Amino acid sequence: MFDKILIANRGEIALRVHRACREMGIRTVAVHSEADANAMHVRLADESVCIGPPPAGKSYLNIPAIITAAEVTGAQAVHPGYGFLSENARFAEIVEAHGLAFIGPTADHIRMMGDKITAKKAVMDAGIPVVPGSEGGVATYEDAKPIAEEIGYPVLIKAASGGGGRGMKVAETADKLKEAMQTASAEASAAFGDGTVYLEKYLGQPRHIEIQVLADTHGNVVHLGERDCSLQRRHQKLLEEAPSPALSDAERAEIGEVVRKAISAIGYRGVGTIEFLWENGEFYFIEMNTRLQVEHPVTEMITGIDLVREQIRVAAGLPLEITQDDIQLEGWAIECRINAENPKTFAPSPGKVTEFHAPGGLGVRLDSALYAGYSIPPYYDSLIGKLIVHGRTREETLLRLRRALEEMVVSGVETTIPIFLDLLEEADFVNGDYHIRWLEEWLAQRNG
Ligand code: MV4
Repeated sequence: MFDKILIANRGEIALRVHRACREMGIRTVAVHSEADANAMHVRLADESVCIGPPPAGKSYLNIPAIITAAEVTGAQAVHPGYGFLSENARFAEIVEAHGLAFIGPTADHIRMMGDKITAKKAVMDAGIPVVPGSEGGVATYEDAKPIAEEIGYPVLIKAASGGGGRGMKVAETADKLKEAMQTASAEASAAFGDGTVYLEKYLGQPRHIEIQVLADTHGNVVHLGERDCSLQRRHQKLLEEAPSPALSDAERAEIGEVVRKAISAIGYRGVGTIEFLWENGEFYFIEMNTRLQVEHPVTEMITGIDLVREQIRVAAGLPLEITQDDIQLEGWAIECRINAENPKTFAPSPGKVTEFHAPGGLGVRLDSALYAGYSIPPYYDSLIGKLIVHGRTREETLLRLRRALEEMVVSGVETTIPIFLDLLEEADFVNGDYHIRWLEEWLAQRNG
């Protein structure tokens, strides 16, 4: 096992990784920008290294500075967290070329899943159901037209290098196809330097359901059930829950087994998430994430498995201690992403936190690097904490969520806490009756 790990991230996820390391007897090296010298992840780590000025491009994305920090501190492994360099195949390669372990999948698997076309082909060949569409990229309108006719309109044009909703265009009818392709391709070229696009049948009101997997380097793979992440605004998730209110135990077991076999066939290692759209009882693969995700705690709460500990263990070459039969899903968990943002406009609200009180009690977890007196810098994303509640049933979890939200105090900056209190009053949410468009429709109504 490693005895020192460098955590190449900041905020709550840097702290989350530190906590797992501490419990495993592993020392931690924090890296930080000049803006984060007083951050909690720096204070708690055994050692820290300043890696550059405030903008992420000069610090948290500064590969030479991070590698140097690992070398001078004698770290043996690098945990990338989420965001920043976590899905950068080149970074994974550079880490390993310096004799360090990358706590994540191989660079080849990151690259395979980073290209949405190669990802779709790989999982389809491994038996995962995908959205009907083109087999690979479509270069011209002439190539696309017969494919669109066959799958039926509306169709969605997606960028091969996209993800997170960037570079997507809907074509409602045949006469819109040419222009939609040109716009999507031009946007993709500008954003990713790759104008390759592909076609899919457009699904109107699906749910976003993702399956968590965990794989070691000895051929063992388990799935840890699903998370329902349908409640999103502009491709930013606000609330996630596990299990999904939409799935039966039989549906869960069936898709879980399909995914488990596929991930084994692909030879994947580490944690990963297979994202699906789910409509009318059918799963359609859209993307695979090759990192630990923001919403991983809801899975931890219902399985009792520490996903960061498992990531570290498999990166050190250890075999999984559990098999699929050992995994029991217990109760219900909901996560609210608490951002320092105006709750109506979502405008960022950085600044000094004058008061802070964390909610607690049975079944309440707060993953946050916040403290009273901390100044939230304006340079990074506005997530200041994740409130995760766990209960025996969804009803109990919703009651506990309200109670915990009411207990939480953050003064000095605006937060998204009021949104969740309002959401708990909404019948569709309480009934679990929502899809990927629901939240934006609800917010539009609410804000008049
Ligand atoms: C789709 C889709 C409808 N049909 N694909 C958005 C980001 C990227 N991960 C894939 N996305 C979508 N792909 C087909 N064939 C709708 C979306 C989508 C979406 C997906 C998940 C969660 C929220 C979303 C919000 C808008 C669009």
